[in-house]
Amino acid sequence: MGLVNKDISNGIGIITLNNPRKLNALSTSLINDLCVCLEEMIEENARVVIIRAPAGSKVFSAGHDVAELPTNGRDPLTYNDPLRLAVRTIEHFPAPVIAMVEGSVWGGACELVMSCDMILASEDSHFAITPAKLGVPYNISGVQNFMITGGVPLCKEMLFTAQPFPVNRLVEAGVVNHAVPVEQLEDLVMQIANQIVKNSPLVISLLKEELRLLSAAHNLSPETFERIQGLRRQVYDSRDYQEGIRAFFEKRPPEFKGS
Ligand code: YXS
Repeated sequence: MGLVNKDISNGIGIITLNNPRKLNALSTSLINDLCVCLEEMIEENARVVIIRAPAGSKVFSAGHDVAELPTNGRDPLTYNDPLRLAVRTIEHFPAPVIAMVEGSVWGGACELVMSCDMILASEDSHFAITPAKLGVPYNISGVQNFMITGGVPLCKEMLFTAQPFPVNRLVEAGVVNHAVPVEQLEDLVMQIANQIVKNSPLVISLLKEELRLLSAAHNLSPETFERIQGLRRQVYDSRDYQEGIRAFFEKRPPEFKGS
């Protein structure tokens, strides 16, 4: 596979994001390769899947590929956006998906990692949720995922500051299951994966889907949905949205005007 590597043995699948030139940015092509890998893992009866970057990575993923964010008045994070597709594919995958994190995780890659069933990270990893820095109106299900996973106080601090947070802050909040010295990370992940593989795949698949449905059981009236979408449109139609993306590629701090 082009931008991801795939390996499976003894029911344990390992998917390695492998586009270091683009810092594993979640481009359409990388996400497509990831989703194809996950589909193949179902066919090959993987009992657990580990998503990782190559050992020693300084950046796990730089998040959404900014070059693919539309600047022509289109919603940048619609239902069919590659990031949304990847999140749903992981959430619906019929077995546990473990994010094994080394390095820094940026923007939408934080949501991708948080959509996994467990996060095990090296103790020097960092997580930055950056829509406010780029001027991007994050979408409803993404904000809901952050809220459910991290809790509102931590999410507000991460979303409003758009700064990298050390992994221990996410361990304290219960977002990250374990943070260990990097040399212990792979052994711990494999230990947990081997524990999972010994148990009933049918029961685990049922439990995963039960937990997904129960945690996402939030009523959103059509009027509330439309109000949020209207607010989001005001942002992605704004000059600030264009400025955020332009500033990123010009490698300068954005000058947001609030319009
Ligand atoms: O200048 P060249 O051509 O070498 O390209 C640079 C960067 O522009 C490029 N690059 C990216 N290209 C597209 N999308 C990205 N997300 C992205 N990130 C980086 O990669 C080349 C090397 O980057 P450089 O020189 O900055 O590397 P570095 O080692 O000094 O810094 C690594 C990072 C990850 C700290 C830095 O690249 C960075 O801060 N990247 C942006 C991280 C970020 O804010 N990601 C959010 C993307 S938007 C998103 O996920 C959602 C839509 S939202 O914003 O809503 O969360």
